[in-house]
Amino acid sequence: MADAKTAEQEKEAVEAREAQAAAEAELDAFSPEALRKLLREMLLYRRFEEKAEEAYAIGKIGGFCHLHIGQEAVAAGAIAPLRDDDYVITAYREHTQALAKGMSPRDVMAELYGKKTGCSGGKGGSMHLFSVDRAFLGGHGIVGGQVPLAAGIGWAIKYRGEDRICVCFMGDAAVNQGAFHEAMNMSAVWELPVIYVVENNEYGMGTAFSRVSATDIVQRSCAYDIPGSWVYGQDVLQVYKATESLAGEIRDGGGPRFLEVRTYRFKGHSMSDPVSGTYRSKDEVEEKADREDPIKIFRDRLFEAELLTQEELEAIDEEVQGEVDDAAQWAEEQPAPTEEDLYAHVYSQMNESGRLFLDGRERG
Ligand SMILES: Cc1ncc(C[n+]2csc(CCOP(=O)(O)OP(=O)(O)O)c2C)c(N)n1
Ligand SMILES: [Mg+2]
Repeated sequence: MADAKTAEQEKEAVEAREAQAAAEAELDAFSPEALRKLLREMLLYRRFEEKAEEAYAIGKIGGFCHLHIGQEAVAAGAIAPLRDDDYVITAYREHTQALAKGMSPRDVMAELYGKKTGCSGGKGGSMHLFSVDRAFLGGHGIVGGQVPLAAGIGWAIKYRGEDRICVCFMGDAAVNQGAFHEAMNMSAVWELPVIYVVENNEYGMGTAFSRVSATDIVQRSCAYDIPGSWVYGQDVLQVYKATESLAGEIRDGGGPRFLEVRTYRFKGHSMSDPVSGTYRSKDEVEEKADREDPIKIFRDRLFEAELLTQEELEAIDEEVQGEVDDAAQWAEEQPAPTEEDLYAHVYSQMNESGRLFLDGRERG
């Protein structure tokens, strides 16, 4: 009996050593600077959204506002391996993806405040962030609406003979939209350079995904013969590695790819909704936030590997908090759009050479 127990303990010890070695090898694939940069990114997103939450509560931000708190590793992990000129398009829970794509906290915060100098001129708000310079094409409020647009972006990339790719984020609810299926089909037929990333946070507003689907999300790609995989979305390195390898496959001419990222939202659906309710319990949310916070998971991993000290963490946090405070202060001081701005960018028109332009500003 004693021998059996010893053998069992020995087996567990071997497994633990192997897991430890695998975890260390995974970290070794990144420079310490790259790892700290990923942590810094996620902290920036968290502090930015906490600030937005605060500003919303006192009426400085109006309209809809959906926080990504709890899902930061998806934005950080999926966007960091991309090139600057790769496109990102997404739904309405998109503050973090915009920041990940290199849009400045000032530009994004001013947009949330509805100010003229915001990234969409103050007329888009939280759900409609946009930056041509950063190849960030929104910010879309219609569930699944961005999916066929992503197929169009992929088609344009191919038509121009570029080696860029497009990453299209969507929520779990989007995979039940007809437009999703049409876009998947055409993307496969035309071999479009798009990674479709489904952020499965388990709920579409108050509806659990398990109540509205007979299959796992990742299986949806099989019908269109698009290679599909899934990763644990609270581990930023898993998301990073998956996206990096899919991006490489696409640039090698592989056609579209599909990635389900399993994650969880720690806040209510939008700022107007309670954190929990009849669709999920307070205990469920608290347990997830306690045990599966992507920032805590990554921070602890870096502590354990002695790649980060408490002092370094505090310094990073202070720096990003400063950036966020500056963005809010700046947004506050910016002018509101003018009355004329109301009529700008509403209709596109033709100029004398028959080219489309917007309100006198010709587009390249
Ligand atoms: C076509 C359409 N139907 C319904 C809505 C209302 N609506 C807004 S968000 C949402 C849930 C979407 O959930 P999911 O795609 O999982 O994204 P998450 O909010 O979890 O990020 C719904 C039904 C909408 N915006 N568009
Ligand atoms: Mg969802």
